[in-house]
Amino acid sequence: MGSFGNPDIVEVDTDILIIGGGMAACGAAFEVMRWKPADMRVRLVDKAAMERSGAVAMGLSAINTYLGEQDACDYVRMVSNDLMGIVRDDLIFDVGRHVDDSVHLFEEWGLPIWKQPGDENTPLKDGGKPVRSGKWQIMINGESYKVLVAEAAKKALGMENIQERIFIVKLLLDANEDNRIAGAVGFSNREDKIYVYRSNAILLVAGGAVNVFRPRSVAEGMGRTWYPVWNAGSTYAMAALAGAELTMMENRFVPARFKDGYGPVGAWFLLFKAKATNGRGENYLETNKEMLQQYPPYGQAAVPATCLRNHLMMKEMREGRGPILMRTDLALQALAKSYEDEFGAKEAQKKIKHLEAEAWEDFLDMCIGQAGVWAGENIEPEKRPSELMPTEPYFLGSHSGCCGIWVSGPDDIGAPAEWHWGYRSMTTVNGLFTAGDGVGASGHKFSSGSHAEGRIAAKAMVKWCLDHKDYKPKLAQDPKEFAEEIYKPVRNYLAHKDFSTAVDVNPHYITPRMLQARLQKIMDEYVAGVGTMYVTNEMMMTIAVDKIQELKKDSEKMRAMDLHELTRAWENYHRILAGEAHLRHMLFRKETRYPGFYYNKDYDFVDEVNWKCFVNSRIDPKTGEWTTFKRAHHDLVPKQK
Ligand code: SFD
Ligand code: AMP
Repeated sequence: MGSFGNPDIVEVDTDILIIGGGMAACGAAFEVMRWKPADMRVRLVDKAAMERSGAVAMGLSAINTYLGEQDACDYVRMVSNDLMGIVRDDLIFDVGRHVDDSVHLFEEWGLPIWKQPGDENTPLKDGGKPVRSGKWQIMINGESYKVLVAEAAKKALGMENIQERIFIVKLLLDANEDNRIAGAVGFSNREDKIYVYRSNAILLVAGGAVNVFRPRSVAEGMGRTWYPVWNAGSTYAMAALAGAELTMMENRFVPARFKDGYGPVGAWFLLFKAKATNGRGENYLETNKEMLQQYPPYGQAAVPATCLRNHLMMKEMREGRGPILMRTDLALQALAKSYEDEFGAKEAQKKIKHLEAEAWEDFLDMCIGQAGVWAGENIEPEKRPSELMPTEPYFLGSHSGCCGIWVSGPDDIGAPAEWHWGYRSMTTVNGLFTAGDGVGASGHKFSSGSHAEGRIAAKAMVKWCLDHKDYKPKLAQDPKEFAEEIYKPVRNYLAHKDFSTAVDVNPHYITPRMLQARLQKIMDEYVAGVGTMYVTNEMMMTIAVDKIQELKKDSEKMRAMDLHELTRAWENYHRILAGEAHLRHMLFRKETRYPGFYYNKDYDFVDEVNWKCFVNSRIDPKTGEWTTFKRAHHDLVPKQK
């Protein structure tokens, strides 16, 4: 039996290892069983409990990607425009042509999808028409969305092949073969056990990165963020350290959200047709419209890019015309009026009550904290508007952002050769695959697209394993060395805990919480966080690079008083790496490609001539040296229809 400080070491051999238990992982777990031969072993490892882990933990109110009768090329056009033109059309198209099948499965597994009157009992796959909130989004009763998706994955894979509450710390390369994945190592956050996995193929789908930047909610509100707090950049950090090429890590997502509760805005803008105004009641999208002229074509599409919508909003805030208000009151009143006109006063009353219930349910289904803010502040959305606020930055590749790992795309749609090198969804490290938030340069997949992408990757991994049947992973290190490395924060604590009488004050160690605050302060103040209203420049970022190097040295001294704190410590190691990748990419890109997400004031313009290209980077796993470079961009789908 292991004890705190002396963990047991458990070695596991498998053919396919899935790291993560979120949407992409669940998609992979389901799909892999449809293709693999009976003797191919699959293991899924999640740091949390799959039923409520990852971004969909609280549930969702909409599925943001469902094509229905629409053209996958139009979907590519929308995504490309929203991400300012620098995306991989091949990856987006592939998600577009597969995503609906995942949504049909969700419905089959019991997810209630809103339907048009008369179509309530007709499944989507049989032609039932969904209630669309927007062109690509459909409404659901989604409080139990993740529970259903996880249940299907568990049932497919079998609980004997799933381990929950194990945090994967790093990927392991093969000792004999260059640039070849061989395994991964992690620890249980419930028992004193280290796990060493040897695997032929690995799917790394541990989500995006939250809490790298100082969040707006600190102290009493700490723990509130929009994206899930427990996704700590493990995907980007572990892939980078294994030598995988990253792409577009300079991209970030700064969503406009309901202030303090981080409630999403999509349903309000799209379904309830609400408008946002400045504090004087002016619609800034109208009054600041001319600012978009500077960013053709991204500013002039039917729906201007998300960052540009932020850009127009931020001008109001900077110039003192805040707060920004979501006019929930006007939207609900307008809908009530239209009901009265159409159905008469009595019937309208019932419909209005239902509408108000839906307004609350939108948050109760996916962002309960926002309903808490409304209740706590006595906000009746039908009577009073709510403040909107741009949040702290997040790194993600599946929502309205596109940072991530460079992967091999489909080979049947005429993409340039350097975009596909054999196995779909494989990174530049042989045998290492990713999906969802892990895939860079292709955003707007959301929950459904991430699930679909996990399925696409799973199929390719089976092929990889069949083609590399005779491979035997060989690890370079003795498993005991991993135990030492992983438990270092525990050793720091045990060796020095009696040096002072206050457990958090000690010259020999730093708590993970304090170290996290230091990372967040650097990122906030120098790398365009909320503290500088998303503004930075080369000198500020150069200072940040130095500060991050010092922080890395000090991070060796993190302590862990228990297994939960050990998890916090390792999350920090991953966050630092993810933050550093972001910073290095931002420094490299000499333009401001995403105004409204961040501004590099030394180059405060979009430069279509020199920077309409991918920025990629790679760490050499042997030397630790980081290189950043350009890769050519191509439009496969003509952007002007
Ligand atoms: O309203 C380790 N998302 C929305 N998608 C939609 O389709 N509709 C919406 O309505 C959406 N909105 C929304 C969304 C997310 C959030 C948080 C809110 C609102 C409040 C986005 C999707 O949820 C998102 O695109 C997908 O979930 C991404 O899928 P994936 O698989 O890439 O990530 P994940 O689901 O977060 O899962 C990550 C998993 O990794 C685990 N993990 N396991 C082992 N070791 C480690 N080191 C690990 N680190 C992490 C996690 O536990 C998890 O299982 S709205 O805003 O637009
Ligand atoms: P959000 O709630 O902001 O995460 O957005 C949910 C979905 O609605 C995503 O597909 C967004 O791209 C989209 N969306 C949000 N706000 C708007 C808007 N003002 N106009 C068009 N689409 C939007």
